[in-house]
Formats: sequence, C-alpha cells, structure tokens
Amino acid sequence: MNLKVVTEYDLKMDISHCVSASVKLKDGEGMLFVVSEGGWCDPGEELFRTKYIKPVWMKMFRNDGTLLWEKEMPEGVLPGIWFCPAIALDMDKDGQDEIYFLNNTGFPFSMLHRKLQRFDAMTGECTGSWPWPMNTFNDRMSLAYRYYLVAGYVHGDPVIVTCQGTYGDMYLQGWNNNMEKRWEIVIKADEFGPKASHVTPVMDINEDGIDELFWGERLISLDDGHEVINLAPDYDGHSDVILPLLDYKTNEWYIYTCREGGEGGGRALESGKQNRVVTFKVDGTKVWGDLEVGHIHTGWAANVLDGYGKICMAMSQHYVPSDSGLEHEIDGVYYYDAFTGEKVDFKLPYPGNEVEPIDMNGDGYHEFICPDGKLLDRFGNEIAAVEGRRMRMGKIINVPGEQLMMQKGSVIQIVADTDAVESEIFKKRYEGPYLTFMQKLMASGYNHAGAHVSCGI
Ligand SMILES: [Ca+2]
Ligand SMILES: [Ca+2]
Ligand SMILES: [Ca+2]
Repeated sequence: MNLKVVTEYDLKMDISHCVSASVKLKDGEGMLFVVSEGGWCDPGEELFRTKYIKPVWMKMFRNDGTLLWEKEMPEGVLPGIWFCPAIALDMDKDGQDEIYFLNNTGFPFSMLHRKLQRFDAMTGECTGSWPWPMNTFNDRMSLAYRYYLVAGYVHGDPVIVTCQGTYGDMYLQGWNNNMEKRWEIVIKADEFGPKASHVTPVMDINEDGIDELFWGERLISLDDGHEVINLAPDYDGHSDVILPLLDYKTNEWYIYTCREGGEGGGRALESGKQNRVVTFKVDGTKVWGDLEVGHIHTGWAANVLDGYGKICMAMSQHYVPSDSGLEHEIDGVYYYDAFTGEKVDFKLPYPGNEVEPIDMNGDGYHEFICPDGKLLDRFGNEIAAVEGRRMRMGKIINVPGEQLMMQKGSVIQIVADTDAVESEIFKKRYEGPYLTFMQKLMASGYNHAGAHVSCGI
C-alpha cells in the first residue's frame, strides 16, 4: 500500500459546507464542488441556524487541478444538501456531462424563484432554466425544503428526477432530455407505507434495462414512475440508509436498510413490530431483520470475512434535546452476516459508526478509514494514514482502487493507493455502472456523507 495525493483542487477559500460530484468532460474528467465558507444548514425547525450562513459557490475543475470556472450563487441559495442539490449528467448525449443545480434567485425561502438550472461543464454558462415544482408550499419548513436531484437510464436514455419531500407528502417528476415531463407521481404522507431515504441509490437491480430509484423501500421505475416493488408495505417510516448488496457466490441481489424513527415506537410500530434493520431480496422477500426499537442512524456493508464474506453494520441512536438543537446518543453498534443476519463478532479499535469501509488497494476486502486518518485492514491493523478532513470516498476518479477525498485548508485532495491492483471481486463490484454512476449523484441527499453509496454491492 502506497497512499499518495494523486490530484488536488485549490478552492482558494475557507471550506466548511462542501459537496462534490464527478463530471465527465469531452476530453477528460472533472470535479464539481458546491461549497461555502459557512456551515451547512438543515431545514428542520429544530436544526436550522442562521449564524453560520455564508454564500454558496460552484467551482468546476479539471482533474489535473485546473479551475475551469467558478461562480457565486445568489443569496437565496442556502448551504446544505437539501436546499441546493446538484448532479452531473450527460442528458444531451454529446459525450460531456452537464451540471444540474437547484438554484434560487429569490430570497432564501422563496419557492417562486427556485429553479432547476443547467450549466455547461466547461464554461459554467447557464444553458437552461425550468421552474422548480412548488408542491410543498403549504408544508412546514422541515418538509417543504427537502429537495433531491436524481438521475438514471431507461434503455440507454437519461432521465432526470426532481423530488420534493422526504418524510411528509412526496412528489417526484421524471424528465426526458428535452426537459419534457415524462412522468409524475405523488406519495401522500397519510398513505401508509415507507417514506424516502436520506440516500438515493439508482441502479437496474432487476436487470430489465430500466433503472430503479431506491426511494426508501420503494423501488421506482425511471421509465414511468411506477412502483416496481414496495419492499415494505407494512412499514410507515423512512430509511436512513438503503443499499444494494450482491452475493458473489450466487449472483443474487439483496437490499439492506436501516430505519429511522423508532426511538419511541410511534406510528411505524402501530401495525406490529417492525424490525429496524432489514435485508430483503429484490422480490420483497424479507431475508432477515433485527432490533425492534431504535433509530438506526448509520449503516454500511463491507467485505471482511474470509472468502470475501460481507457484513452489515447498524448503529442505533436516539436524539436528546440539548441547550440548542439535538444531540445524538448512541445505543448500540451491531454487525451481521449480510445474507443470513447472524450476529458477527467484529472488532476494530473504533466503533463501526466511526469508521467507513473502502477498498483502496482493490484486493476485494474493505479497509476502514478512521476519524484520526488511520487506515486499518479488515483485522484492525493500521496499514497507512492520511491527513485532513474526510469528505468523500469510492471510485472518485479513474485510477485503480477506491479513493479518499480529503480537505486540508483551502485544498481538496484525492488520495489513492498507487500500488492498487483491481482483483476479480473488485472488478465484479464495478462490473455494472452503479458504483461509478453514483459518484455523479454525490451532491444530492446524504450520498456524499460516509460510505453510504460507495460500499454497496
Ligand atoms: Ca452533454
Ligand atoms: Ca430495472
Ligand atoms: Ca482492500
């Protein structure tokens, strides 16, 4: 293992809130940053703060570190994943991604002046602007301002999905590449059934040529918006984490989910005890489940057992009101065999919720990045270390293995193992487009945080 900084981007500003997305350029690769010197803000009534709000910038680089363009966004754009999601996507199929960004040319809570805008990846020129649906106008703030941008493919044609709402009424619209509306669905809050997740995997998990959006435990067809399957019609809450898993031995797909909202039982438990951690088969069969109460706030999957056996981690917590805001109090960290649900005695020097799995050397087993920058092998041995604040992970750029994105001052670095060799298992994980495609959707929802969408499969 030989960890090196393989590329870096000097944002020339203090960096607090920052998300990014990998961008395909006609003659190479680039990186989009949505960044602010101010802290991030959440629309939750008990979480929204004004003290740290500062302007949001978009900055677009080539992956050799050259700045292509930068622009300060209007004052109505609040820093935070829910207010201004961005994705990269080649909608016009000319071989280069466009940048799609939820802009707001009005005041911070304006709905009238919110619009989906398209920017040329090379120049930053705004090449399209469409009104953002005002569906959540009558909702309370926490429900009204939770927006996602998602995308996928239907038999090779790109479809962009605009979404309003996560926990309450939920509105999703699919758009063709001429930005003609292809479909629209509404899932009402009072309709019993699963709500959205904080992460948005998109992949063709039933292998019919049409991508599914994992809208929590509903798999939504990118073709026409219909529910391909509702994995949990008996569950009324939302998932903090949902991710696809592949059993390498049988080539069978599974879906792992960690559910929020179980702190005090509540409505999600009214129809009978619903496990807080569940693994499904794609046809909706529940393979295993565990825990009957708890807000399962984080989770991941990692190849750590001999023979590339996979485990799943789940961290259970509850919120405690503090003098201002809400604190997380951890109730437990659990490890399971991903496909049987058997408890696994897995020990690292840090609790599972403080580490994230990443396969930097490409050998098919996950290493773990720790809060202090240590990289551990699957047995907990320190094998390398990195400096800075961890921002993002996965196959961020096109070099062997998976990489870390780290921040040091105004500079953001990509750290890779220059000795990495991609093994058969690694190649199998990357055989389909999912893990690389999700790197374009990183600046939407909580896809950027941790290993949520880079550890799957
Ligand atoms: Ca294009
Ligand atoms: Ca499909
Ligand atoms: Ca590895």
